[in-house]
Amino acid sequence: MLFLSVAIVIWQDLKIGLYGYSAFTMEFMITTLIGYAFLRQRNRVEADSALKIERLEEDMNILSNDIKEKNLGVHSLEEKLNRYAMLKGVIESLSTHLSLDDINNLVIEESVKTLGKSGRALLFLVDTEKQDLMLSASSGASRIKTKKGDTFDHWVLRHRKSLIVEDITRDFRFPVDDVEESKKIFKSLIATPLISENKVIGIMRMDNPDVFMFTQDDLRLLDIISDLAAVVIQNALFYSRTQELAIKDGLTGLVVRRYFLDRLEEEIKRAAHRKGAISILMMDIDHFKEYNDKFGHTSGDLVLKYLARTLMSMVKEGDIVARYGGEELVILLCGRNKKEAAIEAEEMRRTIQDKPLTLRRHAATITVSIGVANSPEDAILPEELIKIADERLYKAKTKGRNRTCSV
Ligand code: GH3
Ligand code: MG
Ligand code: MG
Repeated sequence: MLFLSVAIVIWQDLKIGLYGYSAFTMEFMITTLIGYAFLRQRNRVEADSALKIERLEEDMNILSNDIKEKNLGVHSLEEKLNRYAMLKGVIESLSTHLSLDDINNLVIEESVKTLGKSGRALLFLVDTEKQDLMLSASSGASRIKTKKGDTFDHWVLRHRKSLIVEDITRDFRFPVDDVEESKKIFKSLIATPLISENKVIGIMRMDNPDVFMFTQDDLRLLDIISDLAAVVIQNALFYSRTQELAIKDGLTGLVVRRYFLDRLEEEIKRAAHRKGAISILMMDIDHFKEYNDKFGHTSGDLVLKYLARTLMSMVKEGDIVARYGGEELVILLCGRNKKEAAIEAEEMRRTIQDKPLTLRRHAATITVSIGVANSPEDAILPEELIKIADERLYKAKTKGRNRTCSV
């Protein structure tokens, strides 16, 4: 550019005949100066532009990072919104159920759905009598060894607060032996207490075979679900306790006569449908009035409690032991014919007779008389079956007590 300008000026001077040594020198110097000034200006402009471009690029980077962060924020907000919308669903579905089993299973189902995490989900309820944990519902677990909770669940129970463990092998709050056993099944977990009326009534827990599978956000959500679950489970417990009180006798804990009669009708129908059999044993304490007179009414109550406990420990699952009235008990034996029922009745009678009770520091022997009746062998209708069992009980009494009559 510079040389082109010098050439043009010299060419024009040559054309008009002005060209001489001094003129050439002057022109050359002026042109060189102009050229130098021009070059400096251009370099400056170029440097300015490069700086501006650099700054723009920096700004663009910052903006694009900002956008990325905002996008992440929007995404996590969307996720949060989704999760909270799901929580609304949890509240609705939990409030429509009343049975405790249904609620327990639903709590597990909704927790897994809301958190969207794989692995196991376990719900333990506190057995208030034993002050122990009991596994009440689970998902994602084929076989659970620790039905009474493990070291992590007991930590939550003891501390009454939520727990997150990202890697159980690196968390030194827990005994090494327990961790060694647990790490075969899971490596990370979250657990929250279910608190109602200031008492821990259960533990909700999720775990996973991999490390770092749960976030603080997951724990917060599980906390919310646990709070909801605690209210609903407590309600269900109250409800089932009220129902239990209505069907259970306060002294012995056995079911009452009305409940027994309802169940007897059902069981007779069920047995008839399967072409099976059921038997009933009508049992009465011998000379009970004498015990009361001799040892007092409170001791008599103890005899009744002892008798109830003994019989409950001898019957099979599905059988029913009821307090029919006063010191008269009735036992429903499912699936047993008369011969089998008579054998079991004799076993009960002998067990009671063979175990003397200490009443007011005196050893006292309790004996019972039993009447056996079977459906369909003796009767089909419940009231008839009871009448026959009662008649045989009376027969056992008149024959000298402490015996079983089945004919
Ligand atoms: P047996 O049946 O052998 O003919 O004589 P028994 O003395 O058992 O019969 P009875 O019907 O004369 O007396 C039943 C007694 O059972 C009278 C009553 O005080 C007592 N009894 C009924 N319910 C209870 C109770 O809840 N607690 C106590 N301690 N006694 C009860
Ligand atoms: Mg009696
Ligand atoms: Mg009686």
